[in-house]
Amino acid sequence: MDLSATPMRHPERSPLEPKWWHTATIYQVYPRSFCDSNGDGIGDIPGVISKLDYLRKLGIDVIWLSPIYKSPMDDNGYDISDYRDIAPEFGTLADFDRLVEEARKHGIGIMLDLVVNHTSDEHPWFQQSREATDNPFRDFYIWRKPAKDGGPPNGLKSSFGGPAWTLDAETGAYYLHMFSRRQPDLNWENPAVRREIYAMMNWWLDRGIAGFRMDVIDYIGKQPDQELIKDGPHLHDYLQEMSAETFGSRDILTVGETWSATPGSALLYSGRDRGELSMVFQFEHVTQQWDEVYGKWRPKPFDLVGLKTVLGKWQLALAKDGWNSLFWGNHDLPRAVSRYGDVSGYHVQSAKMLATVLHLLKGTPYVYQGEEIGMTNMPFTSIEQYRDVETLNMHRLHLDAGLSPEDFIKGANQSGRDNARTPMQWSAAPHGGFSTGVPWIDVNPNYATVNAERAMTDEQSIWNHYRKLIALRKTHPVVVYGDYQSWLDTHPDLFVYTRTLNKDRVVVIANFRPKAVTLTLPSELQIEGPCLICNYGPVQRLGDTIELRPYEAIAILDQG
Ligand code: TEU
Ligand code: CA
Repeated sequence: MDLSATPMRHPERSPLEPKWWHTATIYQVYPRSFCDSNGDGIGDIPGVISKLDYLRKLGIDVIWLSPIYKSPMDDNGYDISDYRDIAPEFGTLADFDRLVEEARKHGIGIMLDLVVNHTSDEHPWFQQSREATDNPFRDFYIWRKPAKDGGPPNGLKSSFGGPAWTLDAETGAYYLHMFSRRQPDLNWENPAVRREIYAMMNWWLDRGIAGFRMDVIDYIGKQPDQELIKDGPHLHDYLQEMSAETFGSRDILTVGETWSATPGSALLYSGRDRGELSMVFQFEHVTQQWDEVYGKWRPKPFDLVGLKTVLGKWQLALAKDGWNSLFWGNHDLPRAVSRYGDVSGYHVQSAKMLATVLHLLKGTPYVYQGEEIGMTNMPFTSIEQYRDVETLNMHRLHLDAGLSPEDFIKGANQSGRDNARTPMQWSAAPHGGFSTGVPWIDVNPNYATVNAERAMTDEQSIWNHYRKLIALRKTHPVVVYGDYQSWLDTHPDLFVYTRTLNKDRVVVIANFRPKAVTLTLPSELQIEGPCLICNYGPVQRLGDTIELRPYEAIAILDQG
């Protein structure tokens, strides 16, 4: 493929063709923390298989499986040492094939996590690469001579703290790692690297997977010498080449993890005539809540107007082309209900409200494991309880810079990635029914009340609310394809929007506060109709004045 060619832009956009993933709901499994089948304290693939009935009942269509490949687990599998094998603690290739097959019988597809910005330092490519400057694998990675003073070639910083360059004694050169030093960045400018990756992708596609989630895919076009990492000049050429060489001819779902995405770049990634991805994860609604200087380690007070502005902007920007992915949480983010809801006073109501607001937007919703039962952040009390490489690195750096250990724990309890990584709470049995052994990370002490077994038997549970929302996407085209419009943009407490398709209109009104809020409704929103979903009793009529109870969320369908 000629990478110098400008991507072809069709003068007329093709009409929106319905895709199976438009009506799908995706469920993210973080395998290490989902279900342990053999009592070694680590979740595994047979554990996932044992929960397929549970996931089928919830109604999801696809499992996004965080990495299960062979790995020294410096970053819980986001550091791969063999792309074509399974980590022994998770199972075997035969277990994986069985998962694909059993999931298929449950009507569920398996989406793999494609981590190709970097590998593990234990990958044989890197082992070769570091050996000698003339090794054939040398250019699989990014090596540079030291600066004149012997220090790193430039000022690039790793996401996990400290310089992004590490000196390797073997050849006296620095290699680039945008994450931990055990995650060297691959050199995508090398066509041999791209060929290897595409061959690997086809090898997995041939096993019958339903898609790829692409880890930090906005980094692969990097120009390290210019200190340019995200959105490099050839990023979209590479993605078009990747699509043409691998999944382009197959009906799968591809979603890029792109922290840098803007509405403009999202149209490049997911525009329907671009030949790239189905959709991307954008993170503006996440970073918008962070401090300008200290980032997530010092979150701002929750800003609802800001959140509405960002989500609304994305709804409109991708209204005619591209496609949104919708999520509150993942394995890198704190628990949504702890961040945006109220776990002490209104746990159930606020979790249902958040789910309603997200799932009735236009796009494909992603549920992060445990979100559907309202799992909360973890009250860790000491640094010894944390496992995440990012948190442990940051702990060292922040304490060296003078932060007190107590203040660090406070920040990490709000924002650290381990909040999302505590074991899935299946029941009130020891360790939440996750394992019969000692889990690799502590279980949240609230498992006695917050657990799946209990949630499934309670008609009013958060779990049943998710189940209903997921089902709405299958029965109501207006939820899938309706046009989005926002109302009362500057209202400090309420999120109000409508979705419209032909004669159908859904009005969504959600209270983000632990207090009652009275609202005078614009006449256009004063409607009557069946209640689609509500988190207090059903509401079927909206008069000129309504009172929303704490965290109340109402969705009414007006059929013209
Ligand atoms: O995350 C990319 C990423 O940028 C996050 O690590 C982010 O910097 C951090 O969570 C927020 O401060 C992806 C994966 O989702 C993450 O789990 C991996 O650690 C990372 O890439 C490296 O593969
Ligand atoms: Ca296990």
